[in-house]
Amino acid sequence: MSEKNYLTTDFTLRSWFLTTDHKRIAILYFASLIFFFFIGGAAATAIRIELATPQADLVSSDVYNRLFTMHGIIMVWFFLIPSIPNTLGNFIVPLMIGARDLAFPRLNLISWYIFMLGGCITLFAILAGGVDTGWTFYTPFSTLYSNSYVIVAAAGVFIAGFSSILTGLNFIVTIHRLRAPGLTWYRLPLFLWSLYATSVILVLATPVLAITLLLMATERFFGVGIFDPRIGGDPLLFQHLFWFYSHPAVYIMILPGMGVINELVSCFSRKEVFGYKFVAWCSLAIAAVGFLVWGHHMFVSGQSLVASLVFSFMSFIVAVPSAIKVFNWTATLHKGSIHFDAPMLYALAFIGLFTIGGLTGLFLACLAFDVHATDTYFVVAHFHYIMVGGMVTAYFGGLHYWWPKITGRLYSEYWARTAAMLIFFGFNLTFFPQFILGAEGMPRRYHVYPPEFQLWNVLSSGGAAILAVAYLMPLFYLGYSAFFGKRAPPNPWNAPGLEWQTSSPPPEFNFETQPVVTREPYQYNERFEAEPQNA
Ligand code: HEM
Ligand SMILES: [Cu+2]
Repeated sequence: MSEKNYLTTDFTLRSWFLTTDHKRIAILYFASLIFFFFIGGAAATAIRIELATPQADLVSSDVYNRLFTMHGIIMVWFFLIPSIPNTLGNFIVPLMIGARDLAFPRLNLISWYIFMLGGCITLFAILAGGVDTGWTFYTPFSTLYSNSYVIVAAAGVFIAGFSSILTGLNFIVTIHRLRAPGLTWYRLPLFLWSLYATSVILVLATPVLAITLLLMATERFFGVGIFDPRIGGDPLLFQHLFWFYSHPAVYIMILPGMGVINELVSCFSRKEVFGYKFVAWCSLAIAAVGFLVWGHHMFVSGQSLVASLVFSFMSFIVAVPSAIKVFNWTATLHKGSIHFDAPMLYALAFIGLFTIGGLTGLFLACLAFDVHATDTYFVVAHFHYIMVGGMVTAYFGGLHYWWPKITGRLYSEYWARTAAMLIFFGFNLTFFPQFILGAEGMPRRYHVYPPEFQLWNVLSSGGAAILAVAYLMPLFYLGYSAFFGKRAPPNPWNAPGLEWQTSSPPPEFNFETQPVVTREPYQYNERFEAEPQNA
């Protein structure tokens, strides 16, 4: 094990808060995201407690509106979007391509400060009184009627957007320019293809959100008619602009997860990813077609039937590359030598949960079904199966997979597997009943409901309690392992990626000597065990 690593080069606060080391910045993001995840989680807990009974017992309707808005805003912009890219991506991308750092290390640090500034402003809006528009900020409510802290919260989101754009830019340039000798595009691990596709969306879509929020602020402050029909605006314009960003943004919230799953499925079945090139190009196809389906959020908005038909059709098309990935992961598992280590449990959970989320997306893409299901709990269940069952699961899987690399320590496999299984169970108990509630017609965003919906709501709240405990568990056993865990070898999983060829944790500049790549990725069949490990 090397004497000095990136964690032990310097212990001062200054060395952390002014670092340009991508690995340390990843840790800064990691700590911040844990914080935001638990704030968003606290709101979710309050929501589920309220919904355990049909009447209003915990909060008023007004507070309830603020709770689900805060939950959505924090989880989407301050947890999910930065989750895998800014923590795991930041840490692993340079290691995976054999580089010393990202292309723009200082920009990377600035991105974190911008993100934190946006986060603090949004937190301030929440503490000062909250926002009641829902995470979607729909006009005319947000511009005309709401007297909550709409603009302050939107300003926080607006600012955090620049962090997204800069991170995307950094990844794109890094992947283009800093690959190790021999690391051709088709030798890139699929995690990098998916982050590349994500970065393209980050750079192209986020400015649209920024413009939308600016227009909203302009109308609210200056009464310029942009969205308000009484002064010459068009309320649907807001929805078009918002979803033109937010549908691509949902792919920002799943593509990195898919990328992690490639690494895990391949490693723990000891096989090459089936159909590498298909999977690689599917990421880019999803990124491209994802820009053409936003209207499926507006089927009941009064947009023309022709528009709805086209958006419906395109939504079916965008599901094809996602489905190809699911087939290819399954084919990778086929006849593999499957190891049920904790990261693999998360990967298997991801495949199942993402499939349910994606398939119900297809239900909703059907006009005839969606007019009934829109704004019901069916939609809530759909996107949680993808965003939580998919992305959060992949995040946990990736975190466990790369934890020995990040910290140089091994965690308790027993606790890790227990948590993974508990998360899977708690998740399904929380969200599956919501499909049933939605199909039975329970609308979303209300704090009271008719008594006939109570049974499924109680199950859902019970599941949420289990899920809350399960999500807290890693905090303890991972936290413990970071200080007291067994030392990790450089390559605990016997994986062929470049990130495993340097010590754990890596030295400040990642590699003692510039690595050279001479083979395709995922060559698990070769006997790495026989190769000397440069410890
Ligand atoms: C497989 C492709 C997918 C299809 C065909 C699809 C389809 C849909 C449709 C039609 C709706 C609108 C439902 C309604 O409001 O009535 C919807 C809502 C939603 N979907 Fe998906 N979806 C897909 C994938 C995803 C992914 C990958 C994510 C996230 C990572 C996601 C997140 C969401 C969210 C957040 C909403 C609701 C937004 C809101 O109203 O608050 N979807 N989806
Ligand atoms: Cu969408």
